[in-house]
Amino acid sequence: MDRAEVTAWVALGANLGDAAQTLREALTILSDLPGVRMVKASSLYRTAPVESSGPDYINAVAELTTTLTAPDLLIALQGIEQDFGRERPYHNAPRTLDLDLLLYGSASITSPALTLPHPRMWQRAFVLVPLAEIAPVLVSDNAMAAVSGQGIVPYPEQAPRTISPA
Ligand code: PH2
Ligand code: MG
Ligand code: MG
Repeated sequence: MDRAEVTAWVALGANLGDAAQTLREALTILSDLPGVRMVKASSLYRTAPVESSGPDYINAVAELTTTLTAPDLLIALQGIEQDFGRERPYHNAPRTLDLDLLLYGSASITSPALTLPHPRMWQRAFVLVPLAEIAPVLVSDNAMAAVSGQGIVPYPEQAPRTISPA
């Protein structure tokens, strides 16, 4: 029998190379993964590095449904990171692509490879702002307030509208 579909939430981030293009390509690759359907993708955001260094990040969040187990989905995400040349010289190093599993249904998992829900998601505006864009019920006002000091703007930035005189 086929496995039931589970809703999963994935955070995307990059701050090396053409990060925005990488995220767009990664969203397409995610939606083409066997056993995965893309439900919704947030828009892109430019964010200041949090406990990290290098250029600003581009971040987004995607809602998927999947018949993969959480460990198998994690392996698939890590494979995509590898395809984009991900290197891990040190903790939180700048990266070409980071794909983090935030939530997998209501699963609560603590294993060396995977902790769900993602242990730091509630401390990070670069996760909560795109998540709230596509799933407002998941992010309370209090949760948003807790990350309100962190730098995050829509990408690409909207140019100010100039209204020409009549
Ligand atoms: N990811 C990190 C650490 N810091 N900062 C921003 N702005 N965006 C990220 O995706 C990010 C980060 C660890 O994965
Ligand atoms: Mg991460
Ligand atoms: Mg990661």
